[in-house]
Amino acid sequence: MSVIAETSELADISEMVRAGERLSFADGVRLFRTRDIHTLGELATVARERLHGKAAYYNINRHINYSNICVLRCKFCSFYRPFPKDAPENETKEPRASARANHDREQAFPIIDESRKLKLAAPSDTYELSVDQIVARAREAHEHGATEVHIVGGLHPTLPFDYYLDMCRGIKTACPDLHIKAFTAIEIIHFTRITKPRLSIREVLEQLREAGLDSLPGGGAEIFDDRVHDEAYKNKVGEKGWFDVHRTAHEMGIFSNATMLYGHVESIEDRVRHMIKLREHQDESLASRAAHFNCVVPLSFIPDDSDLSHLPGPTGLDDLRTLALARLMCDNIPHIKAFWIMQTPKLAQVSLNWGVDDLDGTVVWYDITKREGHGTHQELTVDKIKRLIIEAGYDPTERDTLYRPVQQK
Ligand code: V47
Repeated sequence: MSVIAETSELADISEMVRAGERLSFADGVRLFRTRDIHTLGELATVARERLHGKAAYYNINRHINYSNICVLRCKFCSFYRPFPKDAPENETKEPRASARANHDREQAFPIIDESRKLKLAAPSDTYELSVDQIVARAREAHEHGATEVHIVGGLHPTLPFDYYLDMCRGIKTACPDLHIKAFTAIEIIHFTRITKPRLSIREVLEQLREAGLDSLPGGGAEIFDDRVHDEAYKNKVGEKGWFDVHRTAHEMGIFSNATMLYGHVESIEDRVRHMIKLREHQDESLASRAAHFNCVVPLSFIPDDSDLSHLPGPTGLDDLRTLALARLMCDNIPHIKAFWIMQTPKLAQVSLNWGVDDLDGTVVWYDITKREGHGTHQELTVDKIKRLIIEAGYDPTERDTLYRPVQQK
């Protein structure tokens, strides 16, 4: 035990962490509120290095956000747009497009083939990508070394379930070895509602898997608390629905991730409870199901342009405390990811010494939040990711979605 920890107000918790013992809710709250931030960081590093040594993971991936049209009105979200009233229904082959986002994309990324050129329609900034456009992006990503596409979008009121199946089939036909991590639990429940007759969660997942889906991302969890739910994302599927989807996925052998959106209207206690709920679910999955959570992704709230834009959002120290706490509380979930789009590359780098072992990946395009740069081009090259990791004292380790090492040819 280090001298710092012995004299710290955290001496008892320090002993527990070093002995690999499980922390309680009260321990979590104390850790979060401690003024002894160096011990907090050190303890998170102990837990992180026990699991992963000096490895720090990243992947070459591409995020694809297929549409910003959404039936929900979550207050934290600046991405969604209402369905345009004059829109023709089920126009999936040549969909409307966001003039600004796609113009920026075409300008910044000239290697796109012709099929990616979008028809610009009404002066609205809603967009839907066609299946062909999505497949073209996936193919292009694969040609540039990507091993994963991460696909999510708004809850679209008129796109049929076949659109999502065709998207998966199209990508697998074009790039059979590209891993498809797609659709948050909220989208999966939306699919159960748009199918006629209604499909169950299991049936939706079976059909998607048959079409090529490989795993589920962790989005849509927000904060598992009724007060926070009603205040910030009232009409969204809540805790029960989110866990139903992940439980079913794990029973079926489909791996998934888990997020926590922090820094808005929740309390510190809410964050700790959220982490404990993830830990409890993981205990059950590890004991009795064919798959489990691979990582926890704490997402730092970006207030800009949302209905909660009057809130300040988390500070850097709040980000570090939360990431460290995720490592210490979620002791049975192998990886903690700092998604650099939300935490910024600089803070994500620092967080490698605060419990984090994964930085997500190259990303390239990201529409849901726009903290880095203008428009939606948000990319870290592999060289930049490696530099961040090496400077932090860790070994850059390229991984696939399931955290197996990747050797680029
Ligand atoms: O579900 C929305 C969040 C999520 C904002 O599984 C916001 O590996 C911050 O889930 N500020 C989508 N966050 C992103 C997501 C994700 C990202 C990276 C990796 C993985 C993974 C998952 O983004 C949404 C919502 O919780 N979000 N708006 C915002 N203003």
